[in-house]
Amino acid sequence: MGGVAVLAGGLSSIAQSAGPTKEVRLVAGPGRARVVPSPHPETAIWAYNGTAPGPEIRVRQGERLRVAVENRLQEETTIHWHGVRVPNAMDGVPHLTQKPIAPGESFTYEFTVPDAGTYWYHPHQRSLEQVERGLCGALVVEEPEPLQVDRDVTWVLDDWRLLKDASISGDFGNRMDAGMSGRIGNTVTVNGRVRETFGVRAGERIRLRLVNAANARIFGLEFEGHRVQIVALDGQPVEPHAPEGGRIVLGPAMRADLVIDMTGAPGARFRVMDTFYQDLEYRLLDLAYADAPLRERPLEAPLALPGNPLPEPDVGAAARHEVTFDGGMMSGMMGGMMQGMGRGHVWAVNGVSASGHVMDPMFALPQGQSCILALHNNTAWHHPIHLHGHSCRVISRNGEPTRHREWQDTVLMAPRERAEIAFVADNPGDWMLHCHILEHQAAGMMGVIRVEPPGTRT
Ligand SMILES: [Cu+2]
Repeated sequence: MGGVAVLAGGLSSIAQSAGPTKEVRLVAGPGRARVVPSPHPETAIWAYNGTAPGPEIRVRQGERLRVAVENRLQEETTIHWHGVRVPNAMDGVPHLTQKPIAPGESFTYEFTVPDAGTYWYHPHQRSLEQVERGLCGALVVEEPEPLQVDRDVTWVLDDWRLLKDASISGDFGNRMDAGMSGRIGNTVTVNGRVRETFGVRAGERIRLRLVNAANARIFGLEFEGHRVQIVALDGQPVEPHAPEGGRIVLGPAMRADLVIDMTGAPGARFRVMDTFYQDLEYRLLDLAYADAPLRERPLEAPLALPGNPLPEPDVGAAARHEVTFDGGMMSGMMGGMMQGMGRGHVWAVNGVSASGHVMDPMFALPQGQSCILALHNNTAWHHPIHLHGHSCRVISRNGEPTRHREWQDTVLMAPRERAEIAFVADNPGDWMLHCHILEHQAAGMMGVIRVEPPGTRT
């Protein structure tokens, strides 16, 4: 693959590049998993290829990925390739970009992967139940020259609401979850099961890819006794930096790539804590050092990742659009004042509470236009806001420029927070902009943005 040409030409030249094709088969269907350790029984789950999370898909940047999906569920499904800048028809949004895959039927997704980084895949059909029951998986796009580390590890973080018999509680989309913080589970897993330890060796350097696959839980991870460097967010490289306050905060659907040098002593143990929710902190697992070190001192290789071929938005010439998020309990907006509110629809985007994926776009952007979306969270709740088909620079929060101007596809907004995101609308089609707390999404927190190729009129 011509790396230089790719960087100069952007998305379109990548789409035309004739790299090798990676073939993957995913079967969505019922399965069983040991989510919690014995003596608890196994849990009935929905799974890709029998496991939750499903298989980690690994491709090289610029390769083509072809995924044949077979639906052995009792209901329709799709797959969305979260964060990957795919052509619209491959985006996996039911009825908006494709007919959902009926039970017993198959669909093949095929696209070229433009950006290196950590992504994930999951259904966009009734996600609040399908993702929660286990349908999710990591998608890792490798750089042509990967970072020099001893191990490249993925942790798919998830939580489950289990009953005493270890079965998944069936109360999906209840009013409390929908109107408040979403479905927070009672059992947190790393790569599908409750873990006590993660084995490391003194002197080891690990690239740790975190994926938050939970419906609603926000993680705030602290690695006690270790210096952590964030090298990518939502797949996109960022200037390597220590997390603010020593805590890596990830809303649902967000990812972070960390580099951690294992500077502890052989035989030592250190806690990895999740401290996001006040008074509800818990130990995720322990880093457990082996008795034999890997080497005396950690590697001293550079941490910065090469950039991806993202078009740089011209902030000075950008079209500006306001997007407001309203609703939820304790926000003063519960009374059905917005279009479509009521009957379980408790959230709205620009005044409209969505009841499906097909809706009129909030606005249309000419293809190639730089734009700024000014996001206003008018609610009392956190919301991870996800834009499909693009990655956006987060340029300000509450009127203050951001320090790293990070690229994100999912922007976590605190209660009442404002954020500005900037991007080039270079990917034509109708794209979802929605909250990735899946109960909020199901209760109306979705909108559509249209990117129009030249010569199109609405
Ligand atoms: Cu939300």
